[in-house]
Amino acid sequence: MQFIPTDHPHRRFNPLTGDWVLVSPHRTKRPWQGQVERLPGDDRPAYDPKCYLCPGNERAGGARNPNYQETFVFTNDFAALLADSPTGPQQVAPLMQAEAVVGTSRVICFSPRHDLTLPLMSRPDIRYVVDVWAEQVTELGANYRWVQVFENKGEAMGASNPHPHGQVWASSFLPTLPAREDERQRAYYAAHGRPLLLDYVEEELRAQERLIAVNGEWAALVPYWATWPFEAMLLPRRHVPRLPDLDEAQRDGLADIVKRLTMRFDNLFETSFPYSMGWHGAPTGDLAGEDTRPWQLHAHYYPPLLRSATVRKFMVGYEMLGEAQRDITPEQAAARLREQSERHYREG
Ligand code: H2U
Ligand code: ZN
Repeated sequence: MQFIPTDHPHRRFNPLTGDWVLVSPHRTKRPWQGQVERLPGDDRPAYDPKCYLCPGNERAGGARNPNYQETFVFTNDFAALLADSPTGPQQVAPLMQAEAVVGTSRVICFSPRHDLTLPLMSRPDIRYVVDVWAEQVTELGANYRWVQVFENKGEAMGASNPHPHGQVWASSFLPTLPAREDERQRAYYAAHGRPLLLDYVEEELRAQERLIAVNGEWAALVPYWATWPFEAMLLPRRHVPRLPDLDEAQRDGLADIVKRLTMRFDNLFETSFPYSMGWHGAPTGDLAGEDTRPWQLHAHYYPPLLRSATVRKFMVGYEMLGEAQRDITPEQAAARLREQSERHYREG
């Protein structure tokens, strides 16, 4: 019997993390006729007097937001990391280690409009968000080893407020997942003399089958090793280690690809598509000494939905104890996203 990746169980390797994912495509042999359940409309006012993030409103901590016009950044009133806490190693027992950390956490309101999300914002307004992401990495990266820019979107992902917003957490330490990517990209560079993700995006542009959308500077694709059903990555087509290193063309291109990817996500199940997304780039804090050549900037999108606006995938059972598993192949997921229109379903 010959191995056919669209029919037969197999595992795929994630070169960025060293993890494997089990792919079980035979389980999708039944034709895709999953109903597209519609949720009740997501109609929100442009301004909500009770929203903590709307311009001019008072936040939970008591501070008042300015009447901001584009994007607005403030220090999280309930920050997970604190700038002025004690440092130093802590050894409780040989098998119980701790280390003190410092950092800060900020909230980025993407737009003064309570009713918008990134796919519904204009490219110039998304470009403001891109510039703020980059500024935050420059500013916080001067002092902190890692600056994690991310967005948690939708109730399904635990977002506490529908007002379009993201977060930035900066820390004195390199967190677990970026540390693994750092190690693996450096090892690849040492062996091949090229950034891993630059080789990867070139391979994907040749293969085409996992591409979702492409422009002159960026590719949006379902990675070969995706674990979430509609997981995606944004990859620059030229080498660029960090968000602040993006030039004008790459920033405009990023605003375009963000809009097109998130619009396709929304159209897939005709719902405001929930996800957690975030940026990974070369570590910061030691800007002068860091060898950034192995690092290629990229964004990960992890959406939880599987079959409709209300049917999500759970990473449970075998996945908590063995390894991640998926049924629909990354190629099938990419094809479904490629089929979607770039006109938002809410805009008719
Ligand atoms: P999430 O929706 O991803 O939870 O992000 C909202 C963040 O906003 C959350 O971390 C903060 C919460 O602590 N926040 C404030 O800092 N002030 C407020 O008045 C409300 C929410
Ligand atoms: Zn609001």
